[in-house]
This record gives sequence, structure tokens and C-alpha cells, in this order.
Amino acid sequence: MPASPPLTFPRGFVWGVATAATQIEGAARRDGKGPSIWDTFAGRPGCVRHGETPEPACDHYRRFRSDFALMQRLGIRHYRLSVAWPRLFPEGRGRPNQKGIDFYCRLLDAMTAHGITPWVTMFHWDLPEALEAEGGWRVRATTDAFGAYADTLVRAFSPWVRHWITLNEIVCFTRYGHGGGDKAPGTRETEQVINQTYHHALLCHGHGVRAVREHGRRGARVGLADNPVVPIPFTETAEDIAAARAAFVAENIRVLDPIFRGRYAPAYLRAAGRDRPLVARGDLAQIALPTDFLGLNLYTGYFVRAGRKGKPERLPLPPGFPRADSPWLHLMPQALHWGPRHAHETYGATSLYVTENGAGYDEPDTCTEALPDLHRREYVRQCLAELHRAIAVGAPVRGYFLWSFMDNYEWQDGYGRRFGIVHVNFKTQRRTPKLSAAWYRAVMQSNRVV
Ligand code: PNW
Repeated sequence: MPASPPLTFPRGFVWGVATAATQIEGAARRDGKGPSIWDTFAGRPGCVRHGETPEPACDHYRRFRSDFALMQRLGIRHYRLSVAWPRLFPEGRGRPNQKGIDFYCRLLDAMTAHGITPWVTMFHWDLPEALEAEGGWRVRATTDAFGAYADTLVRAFSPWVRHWITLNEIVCFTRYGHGGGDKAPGTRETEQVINQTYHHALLCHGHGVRAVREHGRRGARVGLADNPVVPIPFTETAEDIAAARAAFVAENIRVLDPIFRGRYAPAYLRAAGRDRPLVARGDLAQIALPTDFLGLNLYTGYFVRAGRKGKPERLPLPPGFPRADSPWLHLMPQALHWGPRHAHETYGATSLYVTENGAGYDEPDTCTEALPDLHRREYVRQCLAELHRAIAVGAPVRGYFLWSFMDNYEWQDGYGRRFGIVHVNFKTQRRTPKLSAAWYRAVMQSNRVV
């Protein structure tokens, strides 16, 4: 039997890897950095596995040069990273901390010297603790502080940066952080307050877009990294597809309607009733400022079929359905097909990037040679095959970032759960590329998946 043909991606497709500041940098109090809500949250008993904190993470703060050299050896040419707000503004606002700015200038310099293009996320969950003390995402003043932060960031780093991502996964730091979930700040608020945190986050996204338009270099581009819930049609019949599409809108209306349609959807407002957010004049225009792309963090989804009168019916997952070691990460490579298609077909998104995709496993703390992470390789390969199929039927996907470059601080799961294609020994800080890194290198280099 002949080998199946390789899946070739469109010319110019962007291949990269992703990380976030809190998860890799360490140096939580160095050079004037203020604490973030994740430093505080991790210090609270019972919040993070074994009480592990973002110190020292991968000690990337001191090791970025050798990390970029390793990226270069692994053929990585695009890198999504985030900037730590409390490094630039230890108090969240006021006068910027020059040492924090200088750090990222050195880092971006080294990165570009290694031929790596930065894709910079402005906010990946590390709200300055000083702002949390004043109400954090619950209060509107935080959006003014973010606006000033975004201005400073874009002005300072535009010599190196053309690709900007405003916020990472709004639901994670709003609902999961304030609704009794497992993320910082770890409080339990009323539904009205949660809706208000969403509104403030959306406003900050608008500030990020505005800042790039005002201070970005020529050709600068900006978008959000969202993690939409992805309903996958049980069968690819017109009925199930229509049901999945309707479910996609219902699930993601609260972030995507304001951004793409400049309004809160009537259905959302009706359901929220008295708990709806307070909205000031001009807010929705700011939230809906045109962006250049939409980033999608795609890990999993759920299955849907058309029930009575075509109503979407969610299929319960049977026990034993395959998953990674992260308990939420049920292996559904189809999410890489339907996520982009739904975003394109419902909201008309015309430029999409997969800003994260990958798999977390409980791999050993030490290793002497390349870990044979065949399960990760297999999952990513299946995801890419599904993504290719989406592109083939017209989904405008322009790039893909694998989460993550290296094992790192996996939030409430601490250092136990590893997503990297490079293994990190957190005792010695030794980096060892896993087998998946060699495979991904070939994918990036040949622009095709075999
Ligand atoms: C993303 N879920 O978070 C984050 O952007 C990364 O910082 C994180 O390390 C990575 O995925 C792996 O967890 C998610 O519950 C958190 O479906 C939760 C979910 C998905 C993604």
C-alpha cells in the first residue's frame, strides 16, 4: 500500500511555540517586580498542588539567551510569549519600572538575534496584586490602569514587535478566578460581579487594540487569544453540523458577540437579567474596535447532535473516553477542525491563528535522554491533520503555536503536569528536547505533517 500523502500547509503558514511569563520566568521579585495575584494565590494553602509557586519556574529570566539558542537549534522561528504587567508596573499603575522594561528589551534583542519573531501577549493572567487589593477585575479603574500599561508596552517594545495579542483566555481570569473556580484570585462572587469582570476584561482588550493602533509600528497587527468552547458534530451531517454551530454561538456569545458585533447579544442580556454588566457609553465601540486576527486556544471540546427540532443535544462522555493526564483534556482533535470553522462561519473571522494547542502529561522529573512522548506527538499530529482539513474547506487559519516550548508552571497543577516539547528538570534547570521536538522541527521546516 502506498504511504498516505503528506499534508502540506499553505505557503507562509506560521509555525511556532507558546509560553507565558508567570509560567517560565521565575525571578518573581527581581529588579523591582511587584507580586501578581498568582504569586499570592500560590502562597495560600491548598490552592496549588504541593503549594508550588511561580518561583523559580524555568528561571527563564536569567536563562533566556540559552533558551533562544535552543529554540534556534530546534528550528523555531515564531514564539508567542507574554509580558508580566507587574514587572512594568509593580503597583499596577503610576511610574513604570525601568528595570522591567529593560529586561524585555534585552530579551527581545536576544530573540530577534536568534532569528525568532515575537508574538507578544499583553496579559496572561498575572494581574498586579496591588490592583487586586483595589478591586481588581471587579472595578473599572483597573481598565484605566491596563490602558496605561498597554500604551507603555507598545511604545517600549514596538522596535521589535509587530504581532500583538491583547488578553489570554478571558473566561479563565474572570469566571474561573471569581466564580469559585481553581484560578487566581480564587474568590466566589455574585453573577453580577462575574459579568462585570468580563466587561472590564473586554474593555481592556479594546484598550490593547487602541494602543497598537496609536503607538504600534507600521504593519503592526493585533487580536485576542480566546478559548472558545468547541461543540463537535457527532456526525458530519447537515443537521448535526447546524446543531454544533448553534451551540458554538450559545457557548461563546458573551465574548465573541461584543468583539465582533459591538453589542451584548439580546439572548445573553435576557439570560443575565438583573445580573447584566454595567456598560458606559462608548464601551462597546471600544470593545469592537476592528482587530487583525482572532487567536484560538484549542485543546478539547464536546460532542453534539441534533435533537428534537434540531436542538443541540450534548452527548455525555462515556467513562474511559481517552484523555491526557490533565483531567479536563479529553482528546478531541476534531476541535482543531470545528473551532476555526465555527469561528469563521458564525462570526465571519477572516484571519485565525491557533494560539495554543498541546497536551499535558505527568512525565518524570528527571530524564537523561529524549523522552519518547509518543502520546503527545500522536495527539498533535491528529490535531494538525484536523486543522489541515479545516483549511482545505476554507477556514482562514494562518498559523499554529504549540503549547508549550518547555515544561513550565502549570498554574494550579504546579510543576507536576508537563506540556513542553522540551523537558525541564526543575531542580537543575536542565533542558532536554523530547522526541516530539524533533518531529515538530521537521513539520515546521517542511511545512507539512507526515
Ligand atoms: C491554557 N480548560 O489554559 C493557558 O493559556 C495556558 O497558560 C495553560 O498552561 C495551558 O492552557 C494548559 O493548561 C487552559 O479547562 C486552562 O479547558 C483551562 C482549560 C483550557 C486551557
